[in-house]
Amino acid sequence: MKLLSLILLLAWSSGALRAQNLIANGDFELGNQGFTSSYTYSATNLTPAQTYGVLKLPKQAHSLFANPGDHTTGTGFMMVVNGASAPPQPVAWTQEVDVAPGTDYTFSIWACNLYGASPSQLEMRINGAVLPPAAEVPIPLGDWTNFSRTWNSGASTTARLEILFATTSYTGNDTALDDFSFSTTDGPCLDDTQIPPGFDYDKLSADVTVPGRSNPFLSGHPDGTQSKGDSAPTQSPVLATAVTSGDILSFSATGSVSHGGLSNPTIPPDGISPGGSASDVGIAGYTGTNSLPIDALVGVFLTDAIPTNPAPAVMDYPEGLDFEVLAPGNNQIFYIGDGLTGNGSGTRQQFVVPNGATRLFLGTTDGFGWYNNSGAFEVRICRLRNIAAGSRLVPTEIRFDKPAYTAAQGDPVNGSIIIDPVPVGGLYSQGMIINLRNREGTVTGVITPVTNPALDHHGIILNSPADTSTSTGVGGLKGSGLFSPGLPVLTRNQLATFTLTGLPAGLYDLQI
Ligand SMILES: [Ca+2]
Ligand SMILES: [Ca+2]
Ligand SMILES: [Ca+2]
Repeated sequence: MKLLSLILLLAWSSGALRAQNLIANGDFELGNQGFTSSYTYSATNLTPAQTYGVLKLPKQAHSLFANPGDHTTGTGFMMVVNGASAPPQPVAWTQEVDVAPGTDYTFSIWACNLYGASPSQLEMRINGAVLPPAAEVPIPLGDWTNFSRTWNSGASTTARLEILFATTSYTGNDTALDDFSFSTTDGPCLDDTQIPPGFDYDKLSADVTVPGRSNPFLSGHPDGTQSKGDSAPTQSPVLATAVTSGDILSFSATGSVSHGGLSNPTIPPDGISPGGSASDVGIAGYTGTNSLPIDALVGVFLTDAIPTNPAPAVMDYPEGLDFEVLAPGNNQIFYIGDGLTGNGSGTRQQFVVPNGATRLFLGTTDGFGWYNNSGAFEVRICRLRNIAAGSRLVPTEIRFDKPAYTAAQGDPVNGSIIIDPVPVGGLYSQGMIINLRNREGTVTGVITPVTNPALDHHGIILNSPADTSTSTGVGGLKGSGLFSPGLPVLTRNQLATFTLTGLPAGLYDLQI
């Protein structure tokens, strides 16, 4: 039932996605807030150089200024600036915003002259670099002109936006500014319509090229490490991006590779006939019933630590490779393929970043000897994002209703998983992994979750019945809670109840 409700939820279209203005108070309608300035603020006297106000009527602060209406509505607020007259030019307006790496943005402002002696010349800067050309604001006075500059974030995750004057003329540089905007021009990372209402994807990194020779067993290993006929760093996989536990990722992969080194490889990211490769150098392989197609795109999540033996259990796929949601453990090679449930079509698959993970490596599948492989995959890595919140939404807390549970021999243990609180508005996105451990060592047991239908989430999906990647973890469930907008705000939110059965007497820790 839970899987069915997941599919129904995924089938709702999110509709058109709009580019969001990342600048706060860009229209100045909230007054003198949301930005900083190295100029002196005054609402009544802008006669001295290097002063500014946020005003509806420029003339109220300088009798010689023109008096246009603002750009937003004609009757709203604008930033009115008397430019500085001595170098170095101070920053008239600045604001820092978060950006996605490898993404194109457009920085746009509106400006008009307020005094005719010398037309204003403005510089638009991001992270200290001028976006040419200088913005020469034309006469006549009060005519609003748009200046728009594009910028690629490269490796940056923040952008410090700045407006400065390019000249130091005393009689001039008197300017009104309004309707600043800064938004992506790329559109969403993935424009899939098969995601829940209220969500889209943002880009986690620049697109990544994954050569066919990328041996995933060498993930996180220092130079000189040997595995299966290969060695680091020549056949090392690609360190694709930093990751955050609990995030939900999706992938889009194209291209082709060949494990035999064909000069014109034709195998797409979903791979072909199954093949196995055993666990090695602390990384779980893909063997037996959990063999994977060869020449497929795979990933490995790692903590900051170098992998060491013993490797965790081999990743299993109880729902097959067309899973909706997969929750790998650290140090487990997991199947990605083209990122869709089918080969070239289907639903975008979701991957929950495991607890403690900080890094994602990408490689390909082969049995042995990646050194002679050819071709490459092009991979886009995106993160499911809550549109209304403007960014990835971090939950306040997910926890159990008790710090530990006591089991008597043969008796079931009942408990609850709590979200406390659900953020106002009920918008919520979170992946989770729940591991059952006892304090003595290996036990057998079953954890049976019952999700709370009032919370309208995707459900907890049991896609790995036993997570042995955490050494003493014996039971465990892994899954993704993805919540729709409009949930009631509850003070005590029971995400799920569960029952533990088949446990020897003892004290049990549960970990999320
Ligand atoms: Ca305005
Ligand atoms: Ca090979
Ligand atoms: Ca696929």
